Amino acid sequence: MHEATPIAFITGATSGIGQACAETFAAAGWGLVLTGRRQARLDELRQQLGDTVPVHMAALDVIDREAVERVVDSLPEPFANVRLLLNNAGVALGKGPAQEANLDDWHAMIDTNIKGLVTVTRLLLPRLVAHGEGATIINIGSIAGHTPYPGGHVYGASKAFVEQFSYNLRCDVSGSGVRVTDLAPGMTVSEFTQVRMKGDRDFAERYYEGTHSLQPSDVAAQALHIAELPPHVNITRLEVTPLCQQWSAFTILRDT
Ligand code: NDP
Ligand code: 8X3
Repeated sequence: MHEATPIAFITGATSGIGQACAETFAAAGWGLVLTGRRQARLDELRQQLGDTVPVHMAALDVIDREAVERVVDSLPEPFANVRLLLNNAGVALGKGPAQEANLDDWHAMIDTNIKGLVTVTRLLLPRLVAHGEGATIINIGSIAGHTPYPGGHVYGASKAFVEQFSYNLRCDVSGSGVRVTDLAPGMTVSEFTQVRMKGDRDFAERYYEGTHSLQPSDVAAQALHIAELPPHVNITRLEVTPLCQQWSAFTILRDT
């Protein structure tokens, strides 16, 4: 018999999609383990959520393997019985051409989007497998994992990793009851672009100007849908974009 209040463990809950997921899952009656590096943001979120559902906060950098181990090993009841892992923490850094990119930015994206994600996953997997039926891992990928664009380089590649890792993970947990989904959003208004452009708020505002982009809550609604599907249903990949975002044709370079 499973717990009355399902527990979701969310990385990067201090902003954007992760924060919207915290709000959406709380409204649906889920208990929450909320993590992110910014303690002040976690404190604000705790105030905002009040005591309607059980909430456990932990300031956590997913790059720090020992810190992830400490947080996972010290989860108090009822938070130890994790039903959903939402691997959301992620960054894009820089949008210039690869040949001008900062190598530290590339390493930081790999450390966060790939190594951080696999660390949290590996350390929580035994709990998800122990939970069994209904347990879910949602990895936040991106349309950038499928569709290359100038300046996407390591960010897009890291999200391609997220997609393929999700599929391979699903093979390994087969028979355990654990479901795995690559939830791949397109353009979503958050702090994402400001972080990518190293705090350039004007660039970020111009980027979203005149668009009807996804809101973080649009993505959170998809995450809740995935998590609350009947336990025999696994969405392998769900790509969601705003209507205003389209593919474009191949660029052809001509001699003249
Ligand atoms: P935000 O910048 O608003 O949020 C990113 C979150 O990740 C923050 O909560 C941040 O918290 C957390 N984070 C970053 N680095 C770390 C780290 N090392 N350890 C722990 N937490 C970390 O962006 P979004 O909400 O848009 O991004 C969320 C996810 O969605 C990312 O994986 C992103 O790649 C993906 N995505 C975003 C899209 C978009 O257009 N916005 C589209 C497709 C995918 P803190 O700084 O407090 O640690
Ligand atoms: C973020 C979407 O298109 O800005 O993952 O790279 S995009």
